[in-house]
Amino acid sequence: MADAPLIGIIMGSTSDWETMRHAAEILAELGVPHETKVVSAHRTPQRLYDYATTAAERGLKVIVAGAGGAAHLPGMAAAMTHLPVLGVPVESKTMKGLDSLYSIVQMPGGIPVGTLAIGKAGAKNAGLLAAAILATADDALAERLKAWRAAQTESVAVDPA
Ligand code: RP5
Repeated sequence: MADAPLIGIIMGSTSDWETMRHAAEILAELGVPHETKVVSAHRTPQRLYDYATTAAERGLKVIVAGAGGAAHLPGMAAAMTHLPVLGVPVESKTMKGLDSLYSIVQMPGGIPVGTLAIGKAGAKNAGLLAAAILATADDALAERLKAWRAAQTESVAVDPA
């Protein structure tokens, strides 16, 4: 049986997968059990309620939530769980993700969402940050994360061309 997921990656639409898959890929590289689900704050509110209110008891430790436009998903998830929620603003067609960013980042005091960059970099970093949070209580994962970072450093060319 596969290990129970520790990170939940949720997104507002299947159209967000092209962005959010970068969070999933980094967690797979680091060997972190995770799950991926489409959960829309607007189109499937009951699914969001069920997901967020049962996340902790199902064993999840961190939620990564990506959405675009009027991106209420990370904030609404954070409102219904004490787990850390990392928000990824998905790039929108009309406003290039600025609408998503502002929707996610401007939480009222009391319900935090750790907001990442717009798009692919934000999704990748959300995966890395979720892994880093887990690594504070998992020495083997901390070693894998350090090795991943060292390999990245090693791969950076000195010559630009
Ligand atoms: C949001 O609306 C989703 O997170 C997505 O980024 C955006 C557009 O969704 P689709 O119309 O492509 O399903 O809820």
